[in-house]
Amino acid sequence: MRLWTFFASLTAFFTATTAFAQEVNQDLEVVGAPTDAGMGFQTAATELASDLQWLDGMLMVILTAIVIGVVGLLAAVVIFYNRHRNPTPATFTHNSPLEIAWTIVPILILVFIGAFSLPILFKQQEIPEADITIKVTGYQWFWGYEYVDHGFYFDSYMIGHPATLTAEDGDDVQPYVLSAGMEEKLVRAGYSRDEWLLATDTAVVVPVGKTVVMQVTGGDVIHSWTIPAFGVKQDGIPGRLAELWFSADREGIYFGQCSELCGVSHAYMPITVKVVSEEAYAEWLENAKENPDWQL
Ligand SMILES: [Cu+2]
Repeated sequence: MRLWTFFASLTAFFTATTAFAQEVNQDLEVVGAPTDAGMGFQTAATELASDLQWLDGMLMVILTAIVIGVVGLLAAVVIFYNRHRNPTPATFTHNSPLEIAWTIVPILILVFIGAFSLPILFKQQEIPEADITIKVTGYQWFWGYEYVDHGFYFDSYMIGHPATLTAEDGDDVQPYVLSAGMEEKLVRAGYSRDEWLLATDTAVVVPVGKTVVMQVTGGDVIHSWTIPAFGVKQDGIPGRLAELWFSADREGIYFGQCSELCGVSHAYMPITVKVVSEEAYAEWLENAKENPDWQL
């Protein structure tokens, strides 16, 4: 065997191993992704997300009532107390019952809001016992994931990042450009054109219904890790280890994006999380642990 064929087959072997270990042996639908012209939240996939979406709805009712009340009062004053209708204005300066009322009513409204929002905030911030712990580090401009209980680590680049371009890509495949060749590349990775700027070459894989604790930090500047459908977001600050937790109740693919302006390619460091069945996770984990490229 000539030397170059030997190296070519060696490369192919490792590439194949990597590809095998990255794959999740389960068909997954895209659940957590932004929609064109979407105004509301993404489908909630955790209790945390359901809670905060409910809180948002409840606050919207209160805010709408306040806006209607204030605008109504202003309109009444303009209509009934203008110079023509009310040529001789009243001259009193104090009305104690009214002043007491407009002090106490806002306090009651704030206490009411706090009574619902603080428990939701505490639920996010009180980190439960983890079934799986993953350390995520933000870099300019990709994410690194370490499964700390199992001792392996991998980087996660946006499909289309220079690091993801390979020899099998067509000539029209340029970094950060959505060409026909790039679309094919997305399809080969199990995504579609709709997931451009969201899909990554490797994904965080977690089992459904398990408590996942993410330890979030930054390797160079401040980044922010988020999955909107999980209702979680946490800054990754160099030198600090922050935590967030989630327990996804639905299998599927979920996307997020770095949410702290971190430099020129900030827009190109998305996040992909695959929530899979326990069996698919166990199988993926076995392969991941043995992946030679992922050893610490
Ligand atoms: Cu960023």
